[in-house]
Amino acid sequence: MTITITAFERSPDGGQGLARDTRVRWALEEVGQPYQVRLVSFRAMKEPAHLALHPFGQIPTYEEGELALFETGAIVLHLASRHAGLLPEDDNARARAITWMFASVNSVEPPILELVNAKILEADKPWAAERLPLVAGRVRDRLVQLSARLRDSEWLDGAFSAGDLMMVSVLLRLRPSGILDEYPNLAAYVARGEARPAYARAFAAQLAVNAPTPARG
Ligand SMILES: N[C@@H](CCC(=O)N[C@@H](CS)C(=O)NCC(=O)O)C(=O)O
Repeated sequence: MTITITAFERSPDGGQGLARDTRVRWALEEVGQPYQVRLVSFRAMKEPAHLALHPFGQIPTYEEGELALFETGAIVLHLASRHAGLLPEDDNARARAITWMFASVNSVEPPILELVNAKILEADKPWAAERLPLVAGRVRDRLVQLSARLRDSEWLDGAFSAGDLMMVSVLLRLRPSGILDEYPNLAAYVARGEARPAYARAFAAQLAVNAPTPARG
């Protein structure tokens, strides 16, 4: 059955791979499922046809026959549950990998998003300079804990899993801030994720859509 995802017609990051379709593309590549992409504009995302797929008017969405999903965690879990390669066979190990998926979106991504918002959307507010260190501090608090748990392991819990795919994707959003590099084991962990051939294919596919076009002249 054909799988179709949605992605930005033009990603605000200009092809750095930070838009969330990249993690879905990565999961699809890891499990070897071909997919199509429907590009949507910011305006189209808020129109009824897209809202029927995504109640919050965002990307990515996932369609497979009669099934329509939104939320990257749910989409990646769906793929990992249906296809081999992203979740361990052992029940307990599988439950732990899913726990890391939840941890990525519930415990690690929120402070990172706060930081991104503070830097971009709130930069012109009179209180922005005062708030930024607080928000950055919350990110560092989480990274200290994650770094302590990871130590010098290759992945979070045994073999690479959907938990790592989600966590690496979330941590990647920190790269522009420079904060990730303060935690060498986390920076190396993210680099290991990026080095996976499936990630490289996913990144290249989104870049093909979003790469800045060279100026003419
Ligand atoms: N929790 C959602 C977040 C989705 C999300 O924030 N998507 C962004 C792109 S990365 C978006 O569509 N932003 C445009 C908007 O919210 O209008 C998920 O993980 O899928």
